[in-house]
Order: sequence, then C-alpha cells, then structure tokens
Amino acid sequence: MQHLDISPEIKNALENKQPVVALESTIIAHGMPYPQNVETALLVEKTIRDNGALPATIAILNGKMKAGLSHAEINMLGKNGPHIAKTSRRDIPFILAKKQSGATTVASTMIIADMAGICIFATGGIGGVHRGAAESMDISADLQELANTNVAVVCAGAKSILDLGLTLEYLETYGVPVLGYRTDEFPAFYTRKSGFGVDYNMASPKDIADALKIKWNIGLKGGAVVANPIPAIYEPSFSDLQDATEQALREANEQNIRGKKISPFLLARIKELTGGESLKANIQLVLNNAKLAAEIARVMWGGI
Ligand code: PSU
Ligand code: MN
Repeated sequence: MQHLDISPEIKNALENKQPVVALESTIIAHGMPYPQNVETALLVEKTIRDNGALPATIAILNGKMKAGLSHAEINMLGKNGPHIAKTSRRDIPFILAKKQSGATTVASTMIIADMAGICIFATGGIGGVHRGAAESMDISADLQELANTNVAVVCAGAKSILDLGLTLEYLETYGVPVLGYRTDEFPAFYTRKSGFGVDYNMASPKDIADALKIKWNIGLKGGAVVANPIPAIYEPSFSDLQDATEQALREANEQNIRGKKISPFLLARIKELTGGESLKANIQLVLNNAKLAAEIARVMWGGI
C-alpha cells in the first residue's frame, strides 16, 4: 500500500510466518522523558528479540505509516517527543496528507499493525474511560479500536487516573475480552491489584494464543486486552502513588488540561511527585509486557 512502509526485516518475517510484536510510539514521544524513553524503547525491542520474536515499532514518519523503525528513527521520536503529534485514529489521514510525523497511540498502532498483518502488540497501559467521564465524555479512542480491530494488546491494565470500573464496563459492552495473565484481578498499571476482576485468568501464553486464534477464525472482530501485572518486586509504594495521582488529577483540573494532553500531563506529574519511582515502575512493566507478547506471538506462529 502506498501509505504503508513495512521494514524489510518485518516484511520478510511476516511472509515467513515468523512471530512479530507491534509496539507503539506515543509511549516514546509523550509517555516518558528523554533519554529514558529511547533507552526503554530500545530495551523493549531487545527483550522481544531475546524472547524469540521480532519487534515492529509503529509510527508515522514524514507522511508514511511505518512498521519497523531503525534505532535512529526511535531516537528522533524520543528526542523530539512533545513536538511530534500524538496521533490517534482521527488524526492519521491528516498527518499523512501533510507529510508530517506522528506518534501513534494504542488505537492508531492497532490500525497500522492490522494493515501490516501483525496481531500481537505490547505496551504499558491502554487509554480508557476517564474519571468524571459522565461530565467530560473523555473516553479514549483506544477502547473503540479494541472493539473493532483484530489486535491483542498486552498491557499492565490501565492507570488509576482512569475510572477502571467504567473502562471495564465499556469493554464488556463492546465485546472485548479482558484476560488476566495468571491473575484474577485487573491490574492498575503501577500496581498489581485494582479491586476489579478480569473475564478469564489465563495460565499460559499458549492458552491465550489458542483462544485468540479461535476468536479470529470464527470471524469475531475486535481485539483483546491481555492484562499482565507488574512483577511484585517492581511495584512502587501504593500510598505514595495514590497521593501523587490524586494531586496530579487536582492540578490537571485546576489548569483546565483536557483532551489528548491529559494523559501525558498526568504521567509527567506523577513521575515528578514520586521522585522518579513511577517511571522506574513504568519501564519494568513495559519490559514485562514485551516478554509476554513475544511468548504469545511465538506460540501463535511457532518459533524463529
Ligand atoms: N497510558 C500510559 N502511557 C501512555 C499512554 C497511556 O500509561 O503513554 C498513551 C497510549 O499511547 C494510549 C494513549 O493509547 O496514551 C491514550 O491517550 P488518550 O487517553 O488521549 O486516548
Ligand atoms: Mn481522551
């Protein structure tokens, strides 16, 4: 396709049915500060390779949708972070038409992964229904994408800056399965527990891959959330995190921060307020998700 550029390595892997894991770029450009964003993105790619799959980081660069970035391209996204447009479903054609670059969210990464033929995707956390959504109507386009696009998203749940109960209700309405990897509880990103359950507790990558294959083989469109709790040793102190989250939410409200700016603002503020502890946890949970996604991709297609 004219607008899609798949790197030769990823193209070759897909043609030969080798396992590939998609990765998003909003987390690089807007989710973490430089240089930790670039270091993490490269380490995530390495983790996927070490676990027997190939990483395809997805972004829009100079008016082309890309699956599979070079290290220089990842570095460019990380360095220019805030100046790169956060690009969700609605934005894609406009960034392409203007030959600009865009950092893809979970929603737009799913779209491009699906076009490229990749169905497993690893990230940190998905967007969801924001607290106060009954007033603001702030519901991430990620949820609607999960309803429609055949890509499974391996994540550490969703942040407690969101309304997790409403997020899970929304996913239920749209028929998106929420799987817990060796857990009965939906994790809350930095923490292993949220007080909310998952639909199915999955014991192994193979069990996850088998159910996904059936879902798509029988023509049930849409994705799945594979919720993988942060390893206990990397879980930050719950009360510090809760205090930081509450304060960041208050400040966002006072400063009238809305729309696509809110998630990056809260992430950066929580990092400052926890003295960097939240960022350390964020990096570890992403690596943990990359490993699981590679394992699922591997059993889906067989090893490389
Ligand atoms: N949650 C995180 N880190 C992130 C994001 C979410 O912990 O970087 C990013 C993802 O790219 C996600 C996007 O798709 O924020 C959701 O933004 P919004 O709520 O504006 O749809
Ligand atoms: Mn939003």
